[in-house]
Amino acid sequence: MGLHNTKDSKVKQGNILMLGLDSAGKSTLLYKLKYNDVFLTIPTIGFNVDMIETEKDFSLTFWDVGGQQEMRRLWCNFLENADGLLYVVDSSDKQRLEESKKEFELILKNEFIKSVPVVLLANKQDLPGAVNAEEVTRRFNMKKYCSDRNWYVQPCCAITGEGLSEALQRLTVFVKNHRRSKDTSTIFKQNENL
Ligand SMILES: Nc1nc2c(ncn2[C@@H]2O[C@H](COP(=O)(O)OP(=O)(O)OP(=O)(O)O)[C@@H](O)[C@H]2O)c(=O)[nH]1
Ligand SMILES: [Mg+2]
Repeated sequence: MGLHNTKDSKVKQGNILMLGLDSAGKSTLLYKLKYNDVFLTIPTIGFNVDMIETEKDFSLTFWDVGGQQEMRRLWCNFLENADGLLYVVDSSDKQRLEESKKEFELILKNEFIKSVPVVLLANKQDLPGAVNAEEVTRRFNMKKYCSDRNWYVQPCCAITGEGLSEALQRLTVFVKNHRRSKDTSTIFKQNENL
């Protein structure tokens, strides 16, 4: 019976948690994705939420949570329902790359987000001196810290939109795979309880 259920219930939606230090460009890029336009942003207090159809019959809901110091304490409240993590880095802010990496590591340790796929955005590639995606991959120790999940590092610019559609495609594939394996394991668990 369980197997028939998986066939019928095609995954139609997923939740993406957007995190990263303040001023990384999370809200700018969410507006760019949603409206293909650049808006003047103010630091996010609390969170924004927006839904984007990334494929026919499939949409992602983006939870854009503020990244200021006081806001980071709230991050853990959003982890439980995440099907994917979109972590945004200001690649031009070399002084805070280490701080951003520390926050990233902390999140990955959380039990709720275990095996949840990660797309890391090396944002603000338009700015002079921005660290490239390979360098961000190395500095964030991605191969080591994300060895237990799907991950990808995408260079981008939230102002021009460069790299954003690639990131969306990647997220869609990752989330679909993750949801499928999650649903399957739930059915197995249910059957075990019969
Ligand atoms: N040059 C450049 N500036 C960017 C880019 N992305 C965002 N910005 C600018 O960076 C500033 C901060 O952007 P936000 O989108 O508000 O940052 P945020 O991550 O939402 O910040 P919090 O809400 O405080 O967590 C704004 O002035 C944006 O215009 C980019 O790719 N290139
Ligand atoms: Mg914001």
